[in-house]
Amino acid sequence: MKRPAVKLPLLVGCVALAVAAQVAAQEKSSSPTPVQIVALDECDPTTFNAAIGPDFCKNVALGFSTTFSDLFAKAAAGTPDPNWDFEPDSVQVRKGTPIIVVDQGGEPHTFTEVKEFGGGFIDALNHGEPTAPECAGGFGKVSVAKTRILQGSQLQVNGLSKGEHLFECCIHPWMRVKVEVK
Ligand SMILES: [Cu+2]
Repeated sequence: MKRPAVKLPLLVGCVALAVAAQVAAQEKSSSPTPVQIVALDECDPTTFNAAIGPDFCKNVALGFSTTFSDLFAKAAAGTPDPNWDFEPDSVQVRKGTPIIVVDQGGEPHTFTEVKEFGGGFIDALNHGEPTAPECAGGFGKVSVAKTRILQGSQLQVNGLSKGEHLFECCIHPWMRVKVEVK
C-alpha cells in the first residue's frame, strides 16, 4: 500500500499545475487581440513611378494594375477606383483593443482620424470635396506624417475612446473606415 501514498502527492501536484496553466491562459486572453485592417491598392509601377519617382509604387496585386492617369480620371469622374480600399470598411471593437493597419497595397497611404470625412491633401483626387482639416498640409505636417503607412509596413492605433471614430486616407480620401469602440 505504499504506492498510492506516493501517487497522491503527484496527482495533487499535477492538478495544481493544470490549474496554474489554466489561470495563466485566462490572464493572457484578457489582453485583447488586435483587430487588423488592410490597405489595398493596385498602383501601376511604370506610370506611378514615372510621375512621382522611382520605387514609389511596388505593386503586389498580381496581374492587376491601374495607371496613374486612370486613377486621377476615375477620381475626377466621381467614381474613384474601388481597389484603393481599406478592408473592412467598419469594425466594432471593445475599448482597449489595438487596431493594426497593414499596407498590403503597392504605395503609401495614411490612416488619419477625422471628425468628418472629407477630401485629402491632393485636390485632383478629391472630386471637389473640401480637404478635411486633419489632412490639410499633407506630409509637411507632422500630425499627418505620423499617420502615414508605407507599402509593406503597419501602423498601430491604441487608446481610442468609447464611441465612433472615423479614419480616412489623406491621399485617396475615398478610403474610409468607421471604428466603433464599445
Ligand atoms: Cu491611400
